[in-house]
Amino acid sequence: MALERTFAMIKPDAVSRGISGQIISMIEENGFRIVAMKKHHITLKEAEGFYGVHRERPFFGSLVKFMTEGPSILLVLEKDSAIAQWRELMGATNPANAAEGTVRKRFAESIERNCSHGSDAVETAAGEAVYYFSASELL
Ligand code: FUP
Repeated sequence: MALERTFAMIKPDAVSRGISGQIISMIEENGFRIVAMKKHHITLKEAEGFYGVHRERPFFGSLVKFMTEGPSILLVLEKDSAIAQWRELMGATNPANAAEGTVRKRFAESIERNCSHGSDAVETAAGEAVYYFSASELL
């Protein structure tokens, strides 16, 4: 196993409902080191760029609107196999399919309002981290 970093978001639905602390507790209890963390209200331009791979999908407009409705908490997490480990802790994209004890099973309202994001590969993790954090913040 290799020590990895992944980019994570606690999305606006979770922040507005006041459950970001519970999600951060789950992150720490599961052995992730928080490398970087900040609260940030994502702009329309940022959301469109971040989710650019989904631009042609029917849910794109709604997703971008949701991601900009209020502040998110952005994090870079470190652990052995952090990318897969954080995706496992989040659970399936659709909370209806998420395993017991996962973030999305516990808290998510729908496939769109699903509380959290996690990078899906080493390359995307590196790119997503620098999308929101400067090198001096990634210590
Ligand atoms: P994930 O990697 O679990 O975040 O999921 P995807 O990259 O497949 O999708 C990114 C985001 O698009 C999801 F978090 C929620 C949103 N989405 C929808 O709103 N509807 C869909 O049918 C699929 C994804």
